[in-house]
Amino acid sequence: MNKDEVAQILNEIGTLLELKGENPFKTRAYVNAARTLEGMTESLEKVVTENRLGEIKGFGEALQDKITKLVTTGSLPYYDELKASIPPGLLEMLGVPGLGPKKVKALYEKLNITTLDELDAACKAGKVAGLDGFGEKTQQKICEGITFRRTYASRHLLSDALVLAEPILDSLRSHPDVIRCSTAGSLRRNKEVIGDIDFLASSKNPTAVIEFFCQQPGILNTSAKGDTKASVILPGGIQADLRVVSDSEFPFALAYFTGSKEHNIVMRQRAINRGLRLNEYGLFRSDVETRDPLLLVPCKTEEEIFAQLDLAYVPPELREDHGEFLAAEKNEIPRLIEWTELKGSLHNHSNWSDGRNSLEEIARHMSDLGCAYWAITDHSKSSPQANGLYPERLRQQLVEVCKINERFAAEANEFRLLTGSEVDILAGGKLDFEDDLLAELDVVVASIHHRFSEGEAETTKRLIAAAENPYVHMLGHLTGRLLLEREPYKVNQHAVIDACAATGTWIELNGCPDRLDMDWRLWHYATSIGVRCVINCDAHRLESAGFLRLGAGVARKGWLTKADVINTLPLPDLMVELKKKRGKTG
Ligand code: DGT
Ligand code: CA
Ligand code: CA
Ligand code: ZN
Repeated sequence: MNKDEVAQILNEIGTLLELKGENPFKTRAYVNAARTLEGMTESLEKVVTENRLGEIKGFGEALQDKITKLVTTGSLPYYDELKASIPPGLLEMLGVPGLGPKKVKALYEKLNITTLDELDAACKAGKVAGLDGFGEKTQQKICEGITFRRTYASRHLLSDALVLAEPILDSLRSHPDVIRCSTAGSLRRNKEVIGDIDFLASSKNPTAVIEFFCQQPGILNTSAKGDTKASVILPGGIQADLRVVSDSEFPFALAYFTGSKEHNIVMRQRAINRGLRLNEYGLFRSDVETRDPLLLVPCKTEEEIFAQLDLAYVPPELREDHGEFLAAEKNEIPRLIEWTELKGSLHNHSNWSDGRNSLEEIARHMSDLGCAYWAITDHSKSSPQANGLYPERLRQQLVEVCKINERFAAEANEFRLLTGSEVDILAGGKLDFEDDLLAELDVVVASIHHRFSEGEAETTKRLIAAAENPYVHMLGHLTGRLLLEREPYKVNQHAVIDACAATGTWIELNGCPDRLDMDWRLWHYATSIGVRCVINCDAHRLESAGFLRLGAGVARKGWLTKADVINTLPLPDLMVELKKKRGKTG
């Protein structure tokens, strides 16, 4: 078991102990140990083998024992027993916004509530409000929290689904009976949040393919299994469907099951207007529903189906009935950005604020990945929860970055770290640093991290004021949304986009799996008035470099091309762009 997995289990032990009402010091010890592990730069396995756990502050013998067991055997009987001793419904209740371990424990002990359903019923019967420390308002909040959980329980982040789908897709494609295979549905369309995963395969031996699918590693349960269709449940409760069709049907089925529903409706209507019928089985010369092969207009690919309906090929990401038909009729579907065209991320953190890694580690890693540059934009002083930098420390960091870059230059490596800040936008739109400091930085990202609930007018004003600052290159995660967790704060995004167009300020597409903010639905408008995009990782650790790929996937959904995205530029051109706004106004 690696260090992150161990940390997660320690965290969970802390929660379970709290639910049991254990001594708070004991509880904290686990949570603190998890934190320490998360921040550790050495390999945990190495520390364990060399018997050095005891040297770490706060790691008593009991804790050392447990960590060693987890690392060496991958399991811990203490944890398994602890987990078994608590009704599983209590852990589920912890997922309700506003319910912590103390409250869940009280609900369990005083009202004997062990499931979400019981909790819901108790709230509706008004029993919860009477408990010590709860009250009407809390009861109301819990009720809303349960509704929120239920709406989202069957929806999943795109990245979580991709991680599960990609190995299965590879595996299916390698099966000798599979001719063609693809993902379909919302996953293929790169929707930021998806319901279930859809796979489509063509084969002459569907039962063999279905059998093979149901045996894929990680499947928790097979919920349906027929001759040509199966549904399984993957980790995290994500459902995956596979349909198997004949190879001649494949392009039609692929177009149909990729959707969206809205896109399909227009496609079908276009077929009807041409005296044809389009469905999942084919395109037919008929004015009634049919699947008669004698009437089939054969198409070997999706491209040929679009061509039959007088349309240029529409990439899956654009199939939302958001203007793709007009563009495809005029052959004006743009060539969408590819993630491999990105040269680096311009919003990232290091261990100087709340990131995991040192500047040196980041530089080496990103250079090894083939990036041309990587900006370090740690938090500013008004974000103490994120260890935000004061001006003196930021200036120290500039010196460090300079030294690292000199080392790269000496090695004839063209990679460069860029200096920067993710500066907080304070109340009223004032920035957390003075202009003279911002002017010293290569890259300035301005973001809101506090006072989310000021109301639409106030928040809009704050963002516009930030865009008007000549030293701010871009606005970060525009709405603060956390997908499936926190609603966006209220802001007039069109007004902010207009201000960015007027001032030459870029807008970030934050590539974090739960942000993907600004939303794809607004990019077409933004680029139409000249706003440019930066696809950023907002990386807090090395692995987050992969968010460039996720961000680019969603950027495609926003019709973005290479030219729309600043961080496709090579370093010299980027440096020119970074100076433009300052040159004009500053
Ligand atoms: P999801 O799974 O909720 O994130 O969204 P999708 O788009 O993947 O929807 P899903 O899995 O129910 O079905 C996959 C595709 O199949 C969908 O995008 C369009 C097509 N489809 C399914 N049911 C219907 C339908 O009743 N009418 C039409 N026109 N298309 C449908
Ligand atoms: Ca789906
Ligand atoms: Ca489905
Ligand atoms: Zn950030």
